[in-house]
Amino acid sequence: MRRIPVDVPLPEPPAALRRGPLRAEAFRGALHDPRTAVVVGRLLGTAFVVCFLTGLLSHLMQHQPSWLALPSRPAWGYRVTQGLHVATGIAAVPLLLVKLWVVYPRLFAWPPVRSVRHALERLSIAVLVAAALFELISGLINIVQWYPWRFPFVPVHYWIGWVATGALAVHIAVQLPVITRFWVERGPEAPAPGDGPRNGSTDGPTRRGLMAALGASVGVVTLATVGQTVSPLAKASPLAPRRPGVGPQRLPVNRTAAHAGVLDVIRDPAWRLTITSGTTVLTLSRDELLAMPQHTVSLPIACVEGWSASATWTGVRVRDLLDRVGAPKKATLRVISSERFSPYAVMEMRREYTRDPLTLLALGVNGEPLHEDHGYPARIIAPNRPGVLQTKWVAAMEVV
Ligand SMILES: Nc1nc2c(c(=O)[nH]1)N[C@H]1C(S)=C(S)[C@@H](COP(=O)(O)O)O[C@H]1N2
Ligand SMILES: [Mo]
Repeated sequence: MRRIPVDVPLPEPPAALRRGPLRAEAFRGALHDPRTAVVVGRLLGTAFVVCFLTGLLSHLMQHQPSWLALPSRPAWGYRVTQGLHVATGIAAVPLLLVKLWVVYPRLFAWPPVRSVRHALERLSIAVLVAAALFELISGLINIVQWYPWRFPFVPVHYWIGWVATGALAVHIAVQLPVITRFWVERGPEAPAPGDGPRNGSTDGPTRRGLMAALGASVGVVTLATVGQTVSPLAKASPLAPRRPGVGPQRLPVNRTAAHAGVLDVIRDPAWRLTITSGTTVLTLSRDELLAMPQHTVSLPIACVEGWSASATWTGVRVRDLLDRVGAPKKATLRVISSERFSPYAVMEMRREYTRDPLTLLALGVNGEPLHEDHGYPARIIAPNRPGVLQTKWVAAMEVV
């Protein structure tokens, strides 16, 4: 196989094209320099990596592969990791905007491509910028629950996350010499040897001023939204789409019972929960469930969209229900909601969750019978689980 000659220089385009932003010295601001790009880039890179890893974890928890056993503890685990996912994604918005501002003059580098290698490098940057912008924008739009697109959010956000991460890895590898050279920030009075001549311009902000403004914007966007999961900050978070404590029984609601089309079923006095294990079938009314041993646990609902709220749930342990139908201890449980045609209508739960004493079929919350919008007559609440798997309006449970 012949090697592709990536380093062969390409001919330079005619100098007559070198106008406007393509002129030499078109950008004179001192902050379009590699050191600023590195200083901002390492913050952005850190936010991005935390966001990617917490997002990957969230994906694995929602689509648990058969080879992976997930722990049901710590009970607040998903609340913290998903809170971090959304908070780092939001913090990455000002970081990315500033990073793009710092490096955008390189869009007009001359000559546009020097070699095949150079062209590939520029292409990888284009992929990185496009994928990063897509992830941040689609994530933000999703947390305000606006779906203007025609693609399914979850798989697309997930796969473009991998594209962005791959492009980031290539970018870091290519830029490694620059990154290591400028990693340590020195004061403006002590330029590093080999820093290269500054272009002499003093217009525009200083790097310290830029970093202070950037720090302030990250602080403001974080404070304005993190109250959706850090309850004491809720009042300071005007932009949080959901807030703990706001909603029926002091809990936010994503989909109401009316919206889910379940009102007739859940208000029917003939409502029964059906539990099936092999040929054993048990049906229980809400009163029969209330007559079983009741347990009270304090657990958060932690939504994938970043809001979370703690509540005190009362109900029957799932493992007590499974024992009543003689289910094997290792069994996986399928939980079916009265809601139909919804991605949340059917949920599966493995033994780590079903055997956990904190996992309840909840009948009440915060000292009251469950509100219809919180899943009346009965809903699942389990520790360390994404909100989407806390199935409301449970109609049936099947041992699989
Ligand atoms: N059947 C059903 N269960 C559901 C949902 C739903 O739409 N339908 N929404 C899920 C999501 S995304 C979350 S975050 C929690 C929210 O529970 P809450 O409305 O009681 O706060 O319920 C989950 N259970
Ligand atoms: Mo959710």
